[in-house]
Amino acid sequence: MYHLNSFMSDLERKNPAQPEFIQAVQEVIESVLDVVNENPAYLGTRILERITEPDRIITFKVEWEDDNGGVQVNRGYRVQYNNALGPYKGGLRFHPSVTLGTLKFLGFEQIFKNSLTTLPMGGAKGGSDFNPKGKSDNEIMRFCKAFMTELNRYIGPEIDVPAGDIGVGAREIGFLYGQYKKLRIEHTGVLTGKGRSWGGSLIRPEATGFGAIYFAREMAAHANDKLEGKRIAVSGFGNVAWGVVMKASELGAKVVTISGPDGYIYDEKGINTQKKWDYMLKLRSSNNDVVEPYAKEFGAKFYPGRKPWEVAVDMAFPSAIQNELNLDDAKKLISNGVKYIVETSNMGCTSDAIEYIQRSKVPFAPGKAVNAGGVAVSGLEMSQNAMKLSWTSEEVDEKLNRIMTEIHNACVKEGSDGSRVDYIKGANIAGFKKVADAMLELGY
Ligand code: 2IT
Repeated sequence: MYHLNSFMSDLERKNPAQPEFIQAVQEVIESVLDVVNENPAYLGTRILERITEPDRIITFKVEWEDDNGGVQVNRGYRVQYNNALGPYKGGLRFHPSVTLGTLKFLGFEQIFKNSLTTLPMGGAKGGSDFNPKGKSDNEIMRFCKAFMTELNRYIGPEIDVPAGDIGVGAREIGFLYGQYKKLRIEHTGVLTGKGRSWGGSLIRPEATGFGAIYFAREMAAHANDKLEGKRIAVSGFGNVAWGVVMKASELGAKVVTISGPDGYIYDEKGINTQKKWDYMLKLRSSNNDVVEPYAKEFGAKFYPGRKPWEVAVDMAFPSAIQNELNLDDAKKLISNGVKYIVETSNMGCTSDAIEYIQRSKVPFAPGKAVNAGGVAVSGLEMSQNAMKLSWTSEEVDEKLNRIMTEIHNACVKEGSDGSRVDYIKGANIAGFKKVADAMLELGY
């Protein structure tokens, strides 16, 4: 028998000073504990110890030259967590907050997320403490090339397929792929999120946000409600937030906020025109990490140093970074009548916020289900690369829509008690069972 407290205290002893990793594991273990304890095949094979230990962790030094001719040193990582279902797969994050503990939490989450997509992908994550803020294009390029000079030894289209995450978009994937191609002399599907003319998939940039909205549409439908007409708060202003605002508008909902490290924008009229969406991309590509200029450009309000969760809305989509929505934020949203909280960032809510939301009975869906559309379309990019052909936007979007609906149904199947759906439990159990069963079939 596994006991939550003793398992978690062993894990903490083995992984000191990695609070995000402990938080991510605890959430999964709480969900799957009964399933594991009731299954002798899981119990007899130490499945929880095996699934929480990464297959391997690679760390490397990244040396690069800044525009003043100075030498800069960063740390690079790749956590190859679990490849029971397919090649290691997961994004690269370039952000000053990145530590090994961050990437272990993200890699662990990725295992179950990728399992939920129904596509053959294992779980991994990587990145660096490199801070893109304020860097020139040339500095970004030199950093990416130095990073790939090390990373290329450990990846390959059948081994490990990285992609983007915070701080790694189309431009960075281009520089990384360019260096891989120089070093290995092969044009292959080793990264996803590639440019359209050199192997990328249509809809990959939009996929995470589109998928989150498809998932929210299913949540609303399951509650005999509809997405249409809903007022939505979104945090962040990157790739994910961009996809969310576009698909929300298309399906008749209205997004009224976006945010950055500098504060949030409240746009009463809705962030619902091509000009506004293009402007979000422009803000992102400036490398300054601020949203304030949007207010002037479109006559919206800017609230410096604050988060969008104080605005009265029907749906909230945290779409920036882990633990961005805390207990106080959850209380504000709920007292203002929020009807759904759709976690779109990875582990976007703190544990006490989630506990409060669950007790309040406001439907809450976890990031690993909601944001799985991103990696799902990465999986579709891998298929297209392997077949050496490319699907139309409609074909990819249709597959994404179907996958998100299936993920929602899997959450309901494993998480419903007949009256209420516990999406956390549903997502964790559905994701876990497939990986655990594959691990048993593969032996150790
Ligand atoms: O968190 C994520 O799922 C991603 N950053 C995307 C990973 C991928 O391989 O497309």
